[in-house]
Amino acid sequence: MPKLRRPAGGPVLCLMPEYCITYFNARGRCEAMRMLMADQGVEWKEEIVTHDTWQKGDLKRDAAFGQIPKFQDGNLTLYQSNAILGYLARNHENYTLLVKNGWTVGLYGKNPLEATLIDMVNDGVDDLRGKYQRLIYQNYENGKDDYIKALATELGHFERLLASNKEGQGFMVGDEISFVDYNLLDLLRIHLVLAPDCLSGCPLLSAYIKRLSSRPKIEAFLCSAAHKNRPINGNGKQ
Ligand code: GTS
Repeated sequence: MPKLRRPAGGPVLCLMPEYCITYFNARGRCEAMRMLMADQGVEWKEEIVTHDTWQKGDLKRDAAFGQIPKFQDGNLTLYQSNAILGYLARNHENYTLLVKNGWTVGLYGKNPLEATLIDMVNDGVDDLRGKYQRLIYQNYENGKDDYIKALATELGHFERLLASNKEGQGFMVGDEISFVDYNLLDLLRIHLVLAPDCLSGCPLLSAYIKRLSSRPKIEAFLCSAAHKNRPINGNGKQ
């Protein structure tokens, strides 16, 4: 049964979620949702899937598309990392604004236009994440140099998009953080590990990473042993 909780400083009672991530021992496609939950002050459980467990085939057979992450909220089971991010975004409101201004602002924009722009940027994040995953899992040794050469163009798209919202001083879309900010933050951080100079031509994105990473709950998450000890990718390449 979900438990009732009262968000810190807020008058609103809501259900304490019972979240659980089932995934390999990697940041992979789950670190953005972990960052979102940490920043929103929500707890979750982790079920780590070992190679041997995966090879048994039960989890794969039960998965909607034969792959993980799997995400559970009580009796609800979801697959597809972007759908999970969207679910969390709709579930978690910005309580500070809710309490201050009396209206609800979620992590999915404050109107349909913002929600569409968030989807657009998130599709771009997913496109680059797909290329990154193919490099890491299929072509690391032969493809790394060309991949890094193409990064200035790839990351330039995000630099321009950020510049187009509040002159790049805030978030990717609108006035408040949204789920795509967590997804992009994770994508940028893993690229800085792959190619430490990759943001040298992107001053706004560099400041954006610092700004988001210094939000107290994100900072605590990034400093946690759970995050630091979790490999970026399942095959040890980064
Ligand atoms: N579109 C899916 C999502 O975003 O959740 C892709 C999920 C996916 O590719 N999962 C991989 C998997 O289950 C693991 S990882 O790429 O996220 O590391 N691989 C095992 C398999 O048998 O396909």
